[in-house]
Amino acid sequence: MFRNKHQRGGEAAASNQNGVNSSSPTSTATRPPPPVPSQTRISEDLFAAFDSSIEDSFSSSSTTTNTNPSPPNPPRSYPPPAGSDSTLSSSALQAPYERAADSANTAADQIIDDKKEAVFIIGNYAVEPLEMLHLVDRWIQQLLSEFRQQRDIFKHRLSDKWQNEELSNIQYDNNDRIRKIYLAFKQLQTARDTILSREAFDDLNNFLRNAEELSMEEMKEKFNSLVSEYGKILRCLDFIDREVRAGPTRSDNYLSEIDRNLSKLKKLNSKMSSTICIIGLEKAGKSTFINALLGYELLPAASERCTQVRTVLKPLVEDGEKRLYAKVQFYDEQEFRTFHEQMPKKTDENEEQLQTRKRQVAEARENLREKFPEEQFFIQNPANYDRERMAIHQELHRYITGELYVNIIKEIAIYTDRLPGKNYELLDVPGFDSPIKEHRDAGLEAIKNADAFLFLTNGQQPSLTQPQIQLLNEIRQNHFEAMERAFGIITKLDLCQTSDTFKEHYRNSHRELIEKGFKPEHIFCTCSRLQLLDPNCEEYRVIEYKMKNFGEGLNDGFKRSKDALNRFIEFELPKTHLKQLIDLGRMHLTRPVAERLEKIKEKQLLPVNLADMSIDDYIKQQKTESWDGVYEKNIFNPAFAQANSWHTKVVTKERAKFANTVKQKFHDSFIDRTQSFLQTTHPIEDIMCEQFEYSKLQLNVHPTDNTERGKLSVELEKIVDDTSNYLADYFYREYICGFEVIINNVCPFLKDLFRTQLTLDKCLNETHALILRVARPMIMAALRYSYLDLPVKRNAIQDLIYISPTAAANIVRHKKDSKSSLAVEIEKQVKDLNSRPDSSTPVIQKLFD
Ligand SMILES: Nc1nc2c(ncn2[C@@H]2O[C@H](COP(=O)(O)OP(=O)(O)OP(=O)(O)O)[C@@H](O)[C@H]2O)c(=O)[nH]1
Ligand SMILES: [Mg+2]
Repeated sequence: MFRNKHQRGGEAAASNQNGVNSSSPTSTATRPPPPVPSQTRISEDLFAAFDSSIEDSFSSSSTTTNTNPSPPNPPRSYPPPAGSDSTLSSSALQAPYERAADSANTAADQIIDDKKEAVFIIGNYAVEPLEMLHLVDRWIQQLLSEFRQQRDIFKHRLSDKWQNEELSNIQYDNNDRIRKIYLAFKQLQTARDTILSREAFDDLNNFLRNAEELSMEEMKEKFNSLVSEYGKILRCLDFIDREVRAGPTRSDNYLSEIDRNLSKLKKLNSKMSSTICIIGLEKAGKSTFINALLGYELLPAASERCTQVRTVLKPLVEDGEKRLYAKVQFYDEQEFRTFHEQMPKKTDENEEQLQTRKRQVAEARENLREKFPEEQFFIQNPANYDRERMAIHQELHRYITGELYVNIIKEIAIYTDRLPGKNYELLDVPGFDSPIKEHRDAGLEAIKNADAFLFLTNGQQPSLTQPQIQLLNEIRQNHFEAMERAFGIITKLDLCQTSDTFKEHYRNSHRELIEKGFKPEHIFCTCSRLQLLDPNCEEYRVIEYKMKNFGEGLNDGFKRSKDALNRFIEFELPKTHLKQLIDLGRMHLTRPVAERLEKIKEKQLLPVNLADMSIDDYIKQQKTESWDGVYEKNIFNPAFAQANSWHTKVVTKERAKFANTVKQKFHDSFIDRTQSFLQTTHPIEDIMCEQFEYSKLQLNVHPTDNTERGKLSVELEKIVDDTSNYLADYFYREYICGFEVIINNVCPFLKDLFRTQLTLDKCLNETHALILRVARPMIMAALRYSYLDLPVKRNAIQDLIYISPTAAANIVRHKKDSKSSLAVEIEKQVKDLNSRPDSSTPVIQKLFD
């Protein structure tokens, strides 16, 4: 019954009010929904909507409650309440009831308007961004000071990492350097006392003297280990020189010279095959000697000048089905052009003849062009082996003896299975007294690179000729160790007619060879021609006779020279390598090692107290001593500086951004949370009916209105609490956690090095206190008290002016052109401040000017 009655009353009130003031709907049923808050920025529409609705409600309420005691609406007729227990007649109840119902509905509308206004002013002004900035600023300062206070704790926690060299962005250079110098020093000291000591060299030399062919493996081992030790010493010397920086270039050159020799020896010792070079004057019998070694006439040997092209005999290599027999390598275009342009004139040649010869050479090359870059000869059909071999011989002889080919063919390589010894090749070069300059140069070059050389001298000649002496001198000057690998071969002594002439020539040649540095055990008198002759021929018999009768030297000279050569390659040569290595160490390493050890002391490259402790202990001690400085310089100061500058950035450089963000975040979040708060209605009339029953409805609405507003204030304060927590949570994450991340990123060695004592709870409380200090008076002034209770409301407004004058001024400023009664009331009270002056009055009045 009451519900029906009330509903009808509500509808009637709504229709009447609509008739009177269309812009001020007072019924909750027809009231437009509250404006939807913008999520991203404070909407202009929102201001507009609030402006009009608050204006309207203030003017309507003030009319209703204050200025006009009679209801503004035309009289409404209310049907008598059905089923009422009242003893009064319905007409007697009608008028007071109508007044009470109107007043209740107006109060309900007023609550809705006040809610909107309260939400608007809290959303916009409850958060003072600069206050928030000060709050955050204070927090960051607290963090900075915590970080500073914990400086020593962090240092302590990181010191182990420092000792273990785990601080990845710090350089440990100094210790590394000392460690390296120390290691080099120790290594040099050990080398000086062991492998570079006099005893060690004596031992090695003894070993060499007594070494048997069986000790070849041991010799190889000694060689290799010595090479690697010398290499290490060289690296230490070089390192020390660089550290001392004393090294004038001379010392560098000196070391690199040793290094070069070392690599040369290493290369020589690891060579798979050795090269034996046969040198001597023209017609000394070089090619004949080689043929004798092979046991048949492979190379051309003749009484006139014969070998023109460098020829090398190599062990046979099987190449699939084909037996590779010979390879002729031609000079390339560039090489040929150089030779051809510089072709020297022969002693008996005029310019014209030279030009003709040059032309002939060019033509000969042109004819061979299709065979470039090399021509190969091999047995194509093994069934015709002998015939094909003869043909190849002829062809090769043509090349070897053809003077035209000197500048065309670089080398002729002949592969044969008749080489007498293992792993060596024989090199036949033209006589070095040849009028062709290229021949002389080739001779010298060949000796330089050969493992051994056989110097053939014609024993028939009375003494060594000038070119022979010059060549030998040159060899000895350029290669001090060359005579170790030189063999002297005296040839053609079988041509002597008598035993006496033989003996005389032999003695002379032998003496001259000894004088030139040949070792006596490396000198032989040979008759290689005999090896190639048919034992039935006359010449063989004559030579054999002479050999038997002329003396021991000649008899088995060739065989002995061949055996000596084999032995030299297999056994003596590795020995000479080791010998040279030993000499290199003794003559070139001992002194520099002693010098560098002195230098380390003299320049104090190593600390004195290193003598009393191990390098590890020393470095540990060093590190402990340097840790304070390192920590300050590399860890604490950079971390602090970075945190500090971040702080400055937040509170100074990005102050405006901070203010906008904070304001926007609070506004959006608060408006979001108040949606359902704004949508609820307040049926004061119904509440009064339920509480006091119809008959007593003529009572004042004011107590019910106040109770309702009380509940709403509590509800709104709760929403402010929630929003404040949301904002505080944002501050915590952004600034407190952000600070920790910055610090811990600067010291990535311990990810959780810094943890602040400023808790989320503390942040929540402090933010909350600041926001509520402003928001609570706002709720009181705007929503808590009805305009029916004007004195109390005025007190609340005055509190707002005193507690949050800026917010009050803002409300007035936004309402400047409107008749908002809250704004009007605030302004009025600000004017009244004059009557009761206190210290804050002038400040407040200034704000409102
Ligand atoms: N009786 C005798 N004749 C020899 C001996 N060695 C070489 N001949 C001869 O001396 C001549 C020249 O010998 P080669 O072997 O061609 O001399 P070469 O040193 O190679 O000469 P080039 O290549 O022109 O420098 C040939 O006729 C050989 O037969 C020897 O020991 N006794
Ligand atoms: Mg020859």
